[in-house]
Amino acid sequence: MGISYIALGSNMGDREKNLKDALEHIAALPRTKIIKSSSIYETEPVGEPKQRPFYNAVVKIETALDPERLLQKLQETEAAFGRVRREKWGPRTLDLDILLYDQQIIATDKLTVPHPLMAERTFVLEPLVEIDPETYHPVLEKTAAELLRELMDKNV
Ligand code: A4P
Ligand code: MG
Repeated sequence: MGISYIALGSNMGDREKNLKDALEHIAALPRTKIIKSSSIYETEPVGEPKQRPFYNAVVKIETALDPERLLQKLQETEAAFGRVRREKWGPRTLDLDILLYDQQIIATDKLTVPHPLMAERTFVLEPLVEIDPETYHPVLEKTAAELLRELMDKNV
């Protein structure tokens, strides 16, 4: 079994319902259970173009799916929410990113783990720290709490 952290984001439609329904989808994945989920955060959109604020959350799961299978299942879930892939970083009904998977370091065409931008994003680190401040980033060799503190210092 692997332990993984998934970031959830939505800024279209009923954002809170999208995240709650997504949690149910994740809980219903084969051989997967949710261990902890963060609060839902309303966050300012990062990057262009101008868009509505996001709702973001992070969930910790235990799963027998390997990282590639997990990604595939998460993409099916995104598709079930009718997400249309248009512009990069554009509005989305539901975005699901794998932040961490055990202490694995993965770099393939389809999958980069740890998620390459997680350390630069308050909307990822805050909910992650809420559920597991001591989670370790195997590339940056720091805990989630340390990464968040550094990011806050940088942004002051
Ligand atoms: N992929 C590679 N690694 C991963 C991974 N660890 N987890 C690949 C998930 N997917 C991964 O993703 C494109 C491809 O990335 C996938 O096919 C997969 O093989 P996508 O979600 O279809 O494309 P995207 O939306 O263009 O990129 P991405 O990376 O999901 O966007 P971001 O970087 O997540 O940015 N502001 C706030 N406040 N909150 C947000 O949630 N989100 C974005 C989206 C921008 N601004 C935001 C938020
Ligand atoms: Mg994504």
